[in-house]
Amino acid sequence: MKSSIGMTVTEHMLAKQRENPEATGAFTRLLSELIVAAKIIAREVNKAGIADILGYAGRENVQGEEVQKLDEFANRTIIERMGHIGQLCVIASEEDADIIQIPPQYPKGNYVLIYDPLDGSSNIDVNVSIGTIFSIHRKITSDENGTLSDVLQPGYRQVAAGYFLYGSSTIMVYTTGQGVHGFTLLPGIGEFLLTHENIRIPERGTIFSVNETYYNYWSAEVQRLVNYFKAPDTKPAYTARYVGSLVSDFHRNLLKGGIFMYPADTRDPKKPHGKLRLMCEASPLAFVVREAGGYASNGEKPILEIEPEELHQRVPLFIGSKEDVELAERYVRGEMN
Ligand code: AHM
Ligand code: MG
Repeated sequence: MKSSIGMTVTEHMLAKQRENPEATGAFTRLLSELIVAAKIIAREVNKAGIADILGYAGRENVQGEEVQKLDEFANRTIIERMGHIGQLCVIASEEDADIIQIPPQYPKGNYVLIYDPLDGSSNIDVNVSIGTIFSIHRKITSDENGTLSDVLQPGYRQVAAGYFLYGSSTIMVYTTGQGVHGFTLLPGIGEFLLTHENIRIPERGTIFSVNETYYNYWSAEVQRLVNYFKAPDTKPAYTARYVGSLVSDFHRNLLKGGIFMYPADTRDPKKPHGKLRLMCEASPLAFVVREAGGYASNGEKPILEIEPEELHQRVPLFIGSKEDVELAERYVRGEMN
């Protein structure tokens, strides 16, 4: 639909809302406020190179990783903007150990927001693209205040998911299960305009994205998979691309085709897992990629079917073009020896 190119994200959301006779506008209101938060974060990310905000805040987050000031700013911005709008019952952030309740003075709604405020934040001080990832569920308990059970839902129950990529342009990509759509923030007017309507990921790609430093810590099956991608006789030939910022690596592969992998580290024999978090990283991107015709797996089963056990659960991740991820699953299962 070429005529809709240039449509603002608000017009686009309202058009989708009109297609659904049961929609009340609550969801559009929620996403609109998230977009405002992302614009504020984008402005700070853009000026990070010159502002005092750049640098380490000098404490560790619940994952034991160093937190940078911009992460805190992004996290605070989202909590403050989203807490009062009346559409949410509970919030969960990668940066907070526990779920975040809506302050008692504000009305509560029926949605749950889970997010990573600034993914890839170790790239901030070298001007490499970073992003915000979000996942939205409907409340499932009868408690007015949302509970951990409302947050710990499997990915297939998401009602929306997406990300903001703070790159050479700021881009928003989202899905509500009716296609994946991308919008680019036009500096000066401050609007997200539709630039990527109905994104479809190629069935098979030629890009593989993985941090090979960990080769010796992967299972023999994963090592064989990566050997396959690198073998001189593999056709079509693959090429390696790895930014080290999940949103950037994912977005490139979504548009060009290919596979991003963060396999399990077998050094922990009790529970080998990857680095990436199920709730705020793997699951929302798995929903986006599925709606674009791709696939995401932990090597054994679809990411969207994993029943979460804890808020900050980590999972191995294989995500991207359907055929590439299915091939990865066959390797991980040991069917390609
Ligand atoms: P973060 O959420 O703390 O920024 O960590 C997640 C990031 C991802 O963006 C990226 O894919 C991954 O960590 C890179 O990890 P590594 O440096 O081990 O390759
Ligand atoms: Mg992060």
